[in-house]
Amino acid sequence: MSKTVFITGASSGIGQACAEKFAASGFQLIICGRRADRLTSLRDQLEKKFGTAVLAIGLDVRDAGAVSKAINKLPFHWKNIDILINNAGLALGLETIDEGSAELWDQMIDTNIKGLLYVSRAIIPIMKQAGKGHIINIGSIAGVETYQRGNVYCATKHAVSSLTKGMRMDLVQFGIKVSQISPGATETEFSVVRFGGDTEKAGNVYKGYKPLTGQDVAEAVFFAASLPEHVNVNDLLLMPSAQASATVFNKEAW
Ligand code: NDP
Ligand code: 8X3
Repeated sequence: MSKTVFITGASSGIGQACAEKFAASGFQLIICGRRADRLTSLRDQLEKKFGTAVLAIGLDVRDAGAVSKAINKLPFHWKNIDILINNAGLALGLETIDEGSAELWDQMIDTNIKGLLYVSRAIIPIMKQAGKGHIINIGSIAGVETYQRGNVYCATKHAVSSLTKGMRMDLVQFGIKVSQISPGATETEFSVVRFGGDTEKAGNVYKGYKPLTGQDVAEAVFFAASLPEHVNVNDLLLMPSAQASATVFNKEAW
């Protein structure tokens, strides 16, 4: 029987690339995100291309009730979730701390921290019962270093890093592995979202060097997921070769 991977935020970027990678490798997938239309077309495409089963769920991870309902009502043959990829997340704005909007702070905190908690809380009992499982959290270089104007987004990714460690300590006795994959600059819809749909501003973030792609990150996630049962990636920081830190780039490199 194929293994099941549950991916949050699969309608774009890193999550979508993970869906493609795991589908190509014979996993059955549960994919979720708010844009249900994108998920259903991804489902159709992956089922056709790889002959794998895909369940698409329109879900806002900020809604604790909707998260637990969606997971509780999974049909029997979808219940055995082997791998959870906590990927849904976003940055909104680059304002200094005195000028930031409370509404945008709430959205980042509710998605990147609380959403990850709600989904994990709903899926962990399934893994505990199975006596195995693997949770892979998508962190960031922003969870390792704080950069100017990154304030709240960086804080949420530091929280993901801390939660990864805490989850690992709480779950080790149940045979559940917990990993964090922390990418540097990755060209997805991330910056378009951060800049409120301004594609020109977003494009400038990736000019003059070769950023990671969603596929690059999906390779690292798949590597972590493919190791033998007794081996765990605790934390993997994956950077473009032209990026030395959160803010130091070689923009003449490519
Ligand atoms: P994208 O904007 O391309 O993808 C973000 C995904 O998150 C989308 O599928 C989006 O789906 C989903 N999402 C956002 N909010 C919610 C929500 N409330 N409920 C459910 N799903 C949600 O960006 P990336 O692929 O780059 O981002 C994926 C993860 O990678 C994030 O956690 C991000 O912080 C992290 N990351 C990104 C880096 C980068 O440089 N791009 C580097 C390091 C980490 P929908 O809008 O349909 O809900
Ligand atoms: C996304 C990468 O450097 O914009 O986490 O924070 S960065």
